[in-house]
Amino acid sequence: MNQQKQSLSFTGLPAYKKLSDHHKQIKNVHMRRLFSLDPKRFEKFSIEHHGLLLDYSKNRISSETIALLCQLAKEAELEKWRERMFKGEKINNTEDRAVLHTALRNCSDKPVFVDGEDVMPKVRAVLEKMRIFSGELREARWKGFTGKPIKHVVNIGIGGSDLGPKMVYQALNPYHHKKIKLHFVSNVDATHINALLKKLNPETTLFIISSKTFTTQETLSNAHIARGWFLKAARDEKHISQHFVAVSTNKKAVSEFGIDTENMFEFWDWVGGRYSLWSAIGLSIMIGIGAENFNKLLQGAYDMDEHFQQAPLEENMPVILAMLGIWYNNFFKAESHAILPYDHFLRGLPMYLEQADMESNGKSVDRDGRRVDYSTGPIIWGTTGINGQHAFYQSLHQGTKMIPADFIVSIQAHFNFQKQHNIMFSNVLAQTEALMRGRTYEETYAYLTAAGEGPPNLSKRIHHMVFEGNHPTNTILIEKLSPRSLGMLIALYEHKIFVQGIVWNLNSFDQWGVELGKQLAKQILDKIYQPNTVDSHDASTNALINYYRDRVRLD
Ligand code: G6Q
Repeated sequence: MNQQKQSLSFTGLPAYKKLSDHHKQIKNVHMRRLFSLDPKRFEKFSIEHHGLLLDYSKNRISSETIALLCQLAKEAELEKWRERMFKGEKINNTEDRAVLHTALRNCSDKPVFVDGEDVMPKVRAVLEKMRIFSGELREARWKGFTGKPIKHVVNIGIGGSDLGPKMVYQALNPYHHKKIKLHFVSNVDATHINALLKKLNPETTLFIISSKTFTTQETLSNAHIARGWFLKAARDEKHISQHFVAVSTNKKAVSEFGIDTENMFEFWDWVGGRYSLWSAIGLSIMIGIGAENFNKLLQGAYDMDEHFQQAPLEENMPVILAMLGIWYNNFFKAESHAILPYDHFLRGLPMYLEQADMESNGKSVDRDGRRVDYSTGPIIWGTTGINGQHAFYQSLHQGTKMIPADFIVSIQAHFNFQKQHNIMFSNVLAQTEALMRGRTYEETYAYLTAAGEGPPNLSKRIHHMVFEGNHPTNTILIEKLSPRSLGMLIALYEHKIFVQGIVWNLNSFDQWGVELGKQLAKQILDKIYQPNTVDSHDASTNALINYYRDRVRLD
């Protein structure tokens, strides 16, 4: 019955029509005007939760916009779907799975049931196993085959089994263990792993093979290279147990690879790859920052889970971020969304969110399998903001496309470079202000004449130097980038993605496009090795396979 109701199309919801009408009224209103009309705009359009501040006042919205967007979320039955997710119902309908990354960071004593079983005891048991193992490594009690402590840990994984741990490890640089260095290998291009192995010593290196399915070609192929490299030095397979551990849901494949399942850290099919950093997939993070800090990361995410479940929609950070995204995507027809962290340690965040968002909501059929007639997940992209300023920001300021953007920065710097930090912080505010205000013809004229420009330069340049402004941005201020605040930030985006998926009526938790890539590559690989000329594909693919085969040694 509920399923039936949920299948009401996004564009058929009553609030959608109201928002379309409202959009006609507001689309030409400049934010300068909105700010001059309402000096309390910041108070009205900002939310603070546990030291995380979202200022969304520099958006093309009024109170009516927010009320209508929240109405849209309600009509899409967001609250009910949210409850269904947290309760462990199988909302991933195409894979018949629950979606419970939130159980992995459930810091309360409440049970979470899947198929009638409380999953919390096994979640805690794996966390405990991770704590013991990472403690042994960090305290140099876990020795390599020649009795030396481990100094380098290499996580071999790809996609969800790589991007999250890598991003978090980078982000929490000040919390790193002083003597153990983490490395992340994902690319099947052997130059990636070979370049790293050249720098490592097998006696002091441990590999974590991270793969939910333990069938992913790239990961297994890199794992075999690592195994060969290790055995060349160790000369006896019995030493593998001291240098290889696995993180997976697939015990059988782990043991077939030759890793003792005693050295396997388990997780479950209700943890999606791109939502898995909170699970045993985060083992590399825990080794890098310690169990206590890992728990703070979980605690931060839990804080955001609580906020997401309890705050009214109008004051709910993930809901507001999500609905603003929908406002631009579906009413202003924006095609992309930029993620701009002003923080070197957060440099992996844009790439991490590319996957989290685009793999979740880059879908063109709704959850009932009907083709959608509206735009869904935007293109997510970005880089560290300060570098972007010297590169693509030109297009943000004066291009023809609307590119809403999130500016993310911490208040407290980690190291004692306060002056540098002040420069960075001013850049964030200068950019968001300029994107909002722009510079009018009159202001540009005054600026040029003050700089001593007269005709002909003035008339030649002035039109090029006018900035229309009215470009929407969110500013996210983090008190200090710590395990807890990072946990909150990541969970904020996870829930934003969830909300958008619900409103667009998508299943955000399958990834058939990724699965297709995995199958196709295996088929083409077989063709590369077949003895005859390949003619079973299209003319282009046939020719390219044959061209390649003619030029490489295949033995
Ligand atoms: C994530 C995706 C995908 C996945 C990788 C690795 O949600 O499903 O990115 O994480 O393809 O898969 P394995 O962990 O199974 O190796």
